[in-house]
Amino acid sequence: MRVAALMPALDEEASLPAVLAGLAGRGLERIVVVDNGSRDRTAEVAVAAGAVVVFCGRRGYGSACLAGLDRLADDPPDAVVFLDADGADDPADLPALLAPLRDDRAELVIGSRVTGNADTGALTPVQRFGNALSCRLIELAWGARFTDLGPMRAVRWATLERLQMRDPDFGWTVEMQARAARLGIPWMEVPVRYRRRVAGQSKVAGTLKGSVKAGAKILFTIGREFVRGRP
Ligand SMILES: Nc1nc2c(ncn2[C@@H]2O[C@H](COP(=O)(O)OP(=O)(O)O)[C@@H](O)[C@H]2O)c(=O)[nH]1
Ligand SMILES: [Mg+2]
Repeated sequence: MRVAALMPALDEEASLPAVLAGLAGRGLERIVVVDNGSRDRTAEVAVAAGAVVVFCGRRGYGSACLAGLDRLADDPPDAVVFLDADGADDPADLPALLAPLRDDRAELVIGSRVTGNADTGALTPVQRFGNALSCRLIELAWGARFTDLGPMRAVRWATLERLQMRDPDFGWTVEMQARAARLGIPWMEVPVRYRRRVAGQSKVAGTLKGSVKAGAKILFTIGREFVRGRP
């Protein structure tokens, strides 16, 4: 199975080297880092570590993911692993994340920080609450019982084509899960570690503005999928 890693990175020069070192030697075919507006040396640091850097004009987490997928489409891998560039996700979880894809038990594998091992303070109370609420709504709508909307996940390329991902920002992770649930795509969760970011600043959960915007967008995205899924 040819696996590519895709990491959105915004001002992550301080965290990236450790993350890229952690990904080395794990059999990844390509590591794509997507930068859409870093003011630091994120791109240089990524290139120096052997990653492919993709630039994207549009801001936002989902836009970065879409730009990365667009680049991968030139020579599609069999599967893509998404993870954050801040060192919060642990590359050591990669084999466990990929195992269900390798032996055909799932097409989408979500790394759960809730059933896994999150360092104290790595997930804020607001994040835990938002996650639990979102997962409950997905369960009520489609019967799929996720425990987390974590960033680390593995998905087959063919499945990504079915998912038709579009969200340009914070709705990315929930769009993938709500749509998978709605389309009946076989998914699994595996427990993963989650640490505090290695360095640099949080752009989402660590700030009030980011949390409010992300929370609103996540709820809106679930609602939109629900309306779309009706006959
Ligand atoms: N390319 C890109 N990356 C982003 C953007 N926003 C966040 N990220 C990256 O997405 C990941 C998660 O963001 P982070 O700030 O750690 O959010 P938190 O974990 O919720 O505090 C990190 O790797 C960020 O560098 C963005 O607009 N563009
Ligand atoms: Mg983070």
